[in-house]
Amino acid sequence: MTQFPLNIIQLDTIDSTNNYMKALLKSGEPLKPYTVVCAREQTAGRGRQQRAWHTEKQNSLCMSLCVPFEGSPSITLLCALGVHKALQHFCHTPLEIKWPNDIIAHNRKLCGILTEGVNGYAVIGIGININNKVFPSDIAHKATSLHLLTGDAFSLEETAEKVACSVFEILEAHHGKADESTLRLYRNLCANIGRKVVWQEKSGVATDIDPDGSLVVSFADKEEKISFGEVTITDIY
Ligand code: BT5
Repeated sequence: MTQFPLNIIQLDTIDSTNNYMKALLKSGEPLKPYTVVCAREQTAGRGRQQRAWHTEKQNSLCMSLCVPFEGSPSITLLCALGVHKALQHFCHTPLEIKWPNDIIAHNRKLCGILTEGVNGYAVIGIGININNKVFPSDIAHKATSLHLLTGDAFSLEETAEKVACSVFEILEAHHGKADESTLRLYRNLCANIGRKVVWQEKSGVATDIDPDGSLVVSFADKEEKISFGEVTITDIY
C-alpha cells in the first residue's frame, strides 16, 4: 500500500470530525495535502439523514479526510473499497460492503461512512468499531468490532493511518470515480446483490451496481436505479 505523507490533526474531544473538517474548509485557510482529522471522543457523531453514530473513547475510530470533489457520486463506492481493503488486512472474516458504503462482517456493521460536500471538496467521515466489546442495546444486534471479530486489540493510530492511506490511494488512482475494474471489485464484495431488499416499503431483488454508483433493484413491476435512501437487506439489519 502506498504511504502518503499524512497530516494528522489529532483532537481529544469534538462534536463531529466531519463538522471540524467542514469548518476548516470553510475558513479558507489552505489545508495541507492529505489532512486527516481524528478524534479520541466524538460527542455528536452523525450518520446519514442526521442519524446518530455511536462511538466510545479509546475503542472507536472517528476520522475525516477530504479530497477535491470531481463530481461523481460513485466516489462513495471508492471510499468503501478503500476502507474495506485496509480493514480486511486486520481480520480473516470475509468483510462485505452493504450498499452504498457500510462495511459489514457476519451481517453486522463494522464501519459506516458519511460523505458530505463543501466548497468543492468531498468530506469523507469514517467511523469504525475497533476495540469495542459491547454496544448500546439499540445497535447491539447489528454492530460488530474488529476486536469482536478477531479477539485482538488494535492501535487506533495505526488503523487510522492504514485506512486513510488506502482511501487516498484508491481515490487518486481512479480520480474519484468508479471505473469498470473498481465496479467489478465492488460488485464482488457487495452484500446486497442477489438478495431480497426493501426500499421505500417496496420489496425487490438487488441485481447490479450501475456505473454511476446506484443500486439496481428488480421490483415486481419494473427495474429501478436507486441512488438515495435506505435500502435494507431483508434478513439483516
Ligand atoms: C453511517 O450512517 O453509517 C455513517 C457513519 C459515519 C460516522 C463517521 S465518524 C467520523 C465522522 N464524523 C461524523 O459525525 N460522522 C462520521 P448511516 O448509514 O445513516 O447509519 C447510521 C445507523 O447505524 C444508526 O442509525 C444506527 O442504527 C447504526 N449505528 C450507529 N452507531 C453504530 C456503530 N458504532 N456501529 C454500528 N452501527 C451503528
